[in-house]
Amino acid sequence: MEEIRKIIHIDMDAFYASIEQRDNKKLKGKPVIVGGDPHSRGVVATCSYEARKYGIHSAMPSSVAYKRCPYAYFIWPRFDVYKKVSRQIRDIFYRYTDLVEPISLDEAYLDVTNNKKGIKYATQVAKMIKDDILRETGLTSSAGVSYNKFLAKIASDYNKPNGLKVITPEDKQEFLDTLPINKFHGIGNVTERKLRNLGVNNGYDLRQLSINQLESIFKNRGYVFYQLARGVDDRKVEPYRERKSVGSETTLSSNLDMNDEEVLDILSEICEDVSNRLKHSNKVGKTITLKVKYDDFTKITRSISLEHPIYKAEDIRTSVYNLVKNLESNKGKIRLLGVTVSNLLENEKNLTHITIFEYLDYIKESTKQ
Ligand code: TTP
Ligand code: MG
Repeated sequence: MEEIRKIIHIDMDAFYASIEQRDNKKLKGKPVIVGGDPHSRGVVATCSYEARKYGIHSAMPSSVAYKRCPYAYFIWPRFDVYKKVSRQIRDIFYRYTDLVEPISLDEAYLDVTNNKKGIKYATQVAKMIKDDILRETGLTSSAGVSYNKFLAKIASDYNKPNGLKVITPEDKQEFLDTLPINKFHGIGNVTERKLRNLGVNNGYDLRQLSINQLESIFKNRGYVFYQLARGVDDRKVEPYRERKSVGSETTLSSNLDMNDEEVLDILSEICEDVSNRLKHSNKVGKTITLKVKYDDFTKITRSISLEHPIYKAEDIRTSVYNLVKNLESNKGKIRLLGVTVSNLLENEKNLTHITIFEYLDYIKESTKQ
């Protein structure tokens, strides 16, 4: 039998905002919003937990945040400082294991099954890392400990801030059963809507669907959802490589035709995933690449280079759909779809300027629910 892995997911609390509070005593215990100017169409990058009480959150226009809490402190981001702290916490991780997979400046997965200090309990490793981070950076973090990445990530989110949550194989099912459906990895807006229409609102509901039902609705991904509802996730912790691109791909377990409606749905969710990763690593990119593998194992990639860099799901999707339109449709059945954004640049602009159209889109989106 395969050894049960010990995975930790670490995520800093209100990362940019906590750094600002640390560096300016006046801001301690106060609502702090890091991002763009509320008077010139900026958006919120993040905010302190004191500000979250007013319903303020990441990606909200700063002008809306201002209406909710006019007394909040609005702070311009200082990326150099955030990057420096990010390197500090990464160095701490490497003391315990080389199997570190950074997801963004403030978030990483660690495989501590065979850690450098020979510590038996992953919970103890997580506690030591949290203590090191606090001592050396003055910041709190939240850790999730479990036997795979999916559960470790959910656990770190569970009792933020300054949380430490363990999900063991024994208590995973109870935990997952009460988990809202949108917290499951890979369930984006499109899938969430489909599931909710079927009356599936949490992990328990999801677990009532048979593998056949799931596969008939979601094709290939049905199997993944089936596994996640049961706490199964075999993805490895992939150690860091310098990012030249940000991408995401999905292998289809049942092959599809390019004309199947499902293809656009899957691509749409891949674009959402890529966009989230870009946002988290604070990058924008100019080149969008679509990858398609066919059932005869031939592979094609098609790229488009834009004049202006993008990071939003809908912009990536527009480019990808254009690439799809130009594909020959008779190449055979598809077994894998992927989207990559490359030619990356720092995204400093989006924090301070959004266009009036983006603002209107945001209002439309946020009133939909
Ligand atoms: P998160 O870890 O998502 O948020 P957080 O650390 O501020 O708060 P939490 O306690 O909930 O983890 O993102 C990390 C940093 O990435 C965040 O401090 C700012 C940046 N960020 C953006 O600039 N834009 C965004 O839309 C998001 C989600 C994050
Ligand atoms: Mg965080």
